[in-house]
Amino acid sequence: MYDKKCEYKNDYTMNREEVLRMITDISKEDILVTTTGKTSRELFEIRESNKQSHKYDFLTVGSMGHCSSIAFGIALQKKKTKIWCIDGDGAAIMHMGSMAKIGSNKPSNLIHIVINNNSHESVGGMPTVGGQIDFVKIAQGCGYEYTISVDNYADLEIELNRVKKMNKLVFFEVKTAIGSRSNLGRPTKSPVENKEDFMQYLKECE
Ligand SMILES: Cc1ncc(C[n+]2csc(CCOP(=O)(O)OP(=O)(O)O)c2C)c(N)n1
Repeated sequence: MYDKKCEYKNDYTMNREEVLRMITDISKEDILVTTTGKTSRELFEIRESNKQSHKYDFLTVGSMGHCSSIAFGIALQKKKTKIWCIDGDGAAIMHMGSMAKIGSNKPSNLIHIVINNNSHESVGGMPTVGGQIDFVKIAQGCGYEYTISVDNYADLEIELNRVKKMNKLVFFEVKTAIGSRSNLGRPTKSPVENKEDFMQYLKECE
């Protein structure tokens, strides 16, 4: 069983970093809570290259599967602020129970994005079951009010702009290829600095 070869690829074409770039362009000064691994590392570098502050972002370092619960908690406290949770398929599956809790509570300011590359890309690309399950149906069953799945940039842009204006709990699957830049760095700010800047910004949000 263990000598079975894994295929480190899927049929999708979008690149996760490009997807994140589009989300940061459209989310503007909203709050982003990003999942463990390369998603958070890419977001950090996008903010650097855009010369933007990191204060909008909570980078979930370590706690795989918990970014949606963190985003949910913030959404409940800051009801006039749009909160974008950017999850991974592996992480979302690891703590899928949080979708039941979120869907039952329906915070109308939360957008739960799952970047689904069918793999644990950050740690080597080992497959998840993300390609065999229907995240949208699961989200619908949990009570999310608007659900969408996209696999190309044109639909992604249309839907990101649509959900930005929505006042509904959103579930948003984005199907992407496996892969990242070989020169991707790590955040140059510590998790504690990130948390403190973020908490400071939260004080300004209602
Ligand atoms: C509880 C726990 N288990 C394992 C890890 C190691 N780890 C960090 S990122 C990652 C893969 C995450 O996969 P996914 O959510 O699909 O995101 P991707 O890496 O594909 O962007 C793993 C296993 C961790 N941080 N925490």
